[in-house]
Amino acid sequence: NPRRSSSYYENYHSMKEIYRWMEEVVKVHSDLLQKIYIGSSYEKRPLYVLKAIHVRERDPTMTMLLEHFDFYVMPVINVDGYEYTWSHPSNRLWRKSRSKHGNSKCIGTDMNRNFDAHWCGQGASPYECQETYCGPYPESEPEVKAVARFVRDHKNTIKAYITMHSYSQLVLFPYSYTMNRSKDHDELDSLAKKAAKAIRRTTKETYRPGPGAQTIYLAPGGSDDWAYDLGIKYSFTFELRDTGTYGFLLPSREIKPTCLEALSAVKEIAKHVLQN
Ligand code: ING
Ligand code: ZN
Repeated sequence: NPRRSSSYYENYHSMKEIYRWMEEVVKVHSDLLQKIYIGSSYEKRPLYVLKAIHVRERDPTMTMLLEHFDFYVMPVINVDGYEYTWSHPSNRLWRKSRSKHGNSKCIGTDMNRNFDAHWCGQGASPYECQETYCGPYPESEPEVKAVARFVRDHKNTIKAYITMHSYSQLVLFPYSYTMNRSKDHDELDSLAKKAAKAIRRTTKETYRPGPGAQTIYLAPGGSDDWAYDLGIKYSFTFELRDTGTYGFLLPSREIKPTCLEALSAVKEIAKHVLQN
């Protein structure tokens, strides 16, 4: 299943394979792609962001969008946690980072509770052994710090921020840390609806739009709320497939359609940003 074959994108890959893929894809498309080192993980693995710049694409919408925007993509933020799910298959559903804090016997911080947005309020846990442990302080996790620093350093040029999670088929927007509406609620709500419609046109799947706290649960310290409060108005969390049949263990045959529908939603958001 070599990196050039389309079936490469219909399978899950280890961290090692993903690193090799990043290396190769920037080599093969050096005119279009750059690999940016943004820091290292707790276990000292490198953290990379890929930058896609203008170039002629086969897809005319993508060509048009790339004439106006650069796209930054970070394939994996939780590199240590992801590696751990492969090296310890009995922990296939490991969520948190792999950092140790204080003298707790428990490992890991929930990176999506570790951003500086109502950090460790209701919906996060101060206890190291919980799945939603917020860490000892905001950005305590080197991976979170690296992403936050990268976004802060580019905040004047970043027009939109999208973070991909699973599962539940949702297009979420701020806030998740409070039940209150954000000041851009109406615009974000209509844009999330447009994104969900684009998904439906693409694969006929249903994604539900809504503000995080109202739609799923109160969750402080998330990256989309943090990016929004930093001034990046178009800030979203996609909860990808499915709605519970397989849950986090999505069959690999669903990877490709999931990517296609998510891409259609990204394009819808980018088109809106261009018009506004
Ligand atoms: N879901 C997110 C979580 O961290 C979320 C939901 C979205 C929280 C936006 C906060 C902000 O719980 C998953 N699957 O991780
Ligand atoms: Zn998640």
